[in-house]
Amino acid sequence: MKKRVFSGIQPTGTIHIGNYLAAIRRWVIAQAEYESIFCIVDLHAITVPQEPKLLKAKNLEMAAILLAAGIDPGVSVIFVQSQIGAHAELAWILNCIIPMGWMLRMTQFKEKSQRQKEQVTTGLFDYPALMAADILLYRTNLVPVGEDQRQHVELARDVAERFNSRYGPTFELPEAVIPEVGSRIMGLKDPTKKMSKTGDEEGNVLGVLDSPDEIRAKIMKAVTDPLREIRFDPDRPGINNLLVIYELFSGESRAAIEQRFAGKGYAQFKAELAETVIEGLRPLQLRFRELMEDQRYIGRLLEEGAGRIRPVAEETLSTVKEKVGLGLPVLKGA
Ligand code: AQP
Repeated sequence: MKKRVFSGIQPTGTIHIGNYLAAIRRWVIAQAEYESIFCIVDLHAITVPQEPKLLKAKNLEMAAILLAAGIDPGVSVIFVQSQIGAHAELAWILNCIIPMGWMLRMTQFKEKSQRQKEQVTTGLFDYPALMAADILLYRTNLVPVGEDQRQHVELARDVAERFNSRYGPTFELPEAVIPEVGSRIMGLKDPTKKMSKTGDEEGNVLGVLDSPDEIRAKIMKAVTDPLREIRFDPDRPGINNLLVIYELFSGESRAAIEQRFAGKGYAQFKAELAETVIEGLRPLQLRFRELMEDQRYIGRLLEEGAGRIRPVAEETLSTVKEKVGLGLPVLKGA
């Protein structure tokens, strides 16, 4: 039996190269080896305010980006989370076995709630429970994500263990798969913080759909340091981040990259990096534009994806409900 991969992405903000390098591009590779399910998590997106029409449009755009990047709907399943009601239902049941203490430890909530202050919703706090439901519904083995999601996948695993020990074997225990390089692409303007889809200042985020001119301008203005030496060094977050991006787009070894740019200036390195990123994203951007010409086709693929995978989700949910004792007992009488 092939192992099963599940991962999700929020249809919000600017889909950036961090999302692409740590998640989407690795999903494309994973689908050759594993049974793969990829989900556009719009229920997660509404944990912060969203403009309704824009959210629907973003679901479509996100699907087109995944397809353009190489997710093959003939091999993998791709669907929108809100198309399958079992996600929200299982999340509620899991809420009732997750200790508050586990949720209070989640660092992403702490960070996001500090930023959003009075806008913080119960949904944002509960985000990890919904993510656990997403993963556990499909008896997932592997969850390819960036570093920022490691703690959430670990929570999903803890929830599965707790449920299994209380109600008997039910869920697979999922494992996060995090790349050694590029698991945390940093902002271009503030390389001490991860590049994020939402709430980032202009120029900090390199979008996968950015035009060549935008890519050049953003990279040329990226923060570096006064040292002028082009070398991988985690203690120099600006240049290190740009070098990691170069490494991932070029496929060259670190030694070859350092040799290539030895004695050269930041401006030359940045110019070459920009062209490498532009070339790396070109096929995706071309295919994206073609796909967006036929939005009905994308809609059909998402419906088909949801239709293929819904029975798996419903079967898991019904097993869980049975174990927890929800619904009616076996009834006597005519
Ligand atoms: N900077 C990053 N570097 C590497 N991987 C990243 N991921 C996110 N940011 C980076 C990974 O991308 C996948 C989808 O994550 P998401 O939909 O939660 O995207 P986001 O960029 O984190 O968007 P947010 O939550 O809208 O941004 P903020 O944090 O500003 O609120 C995941 O696998 C994630 O690990």
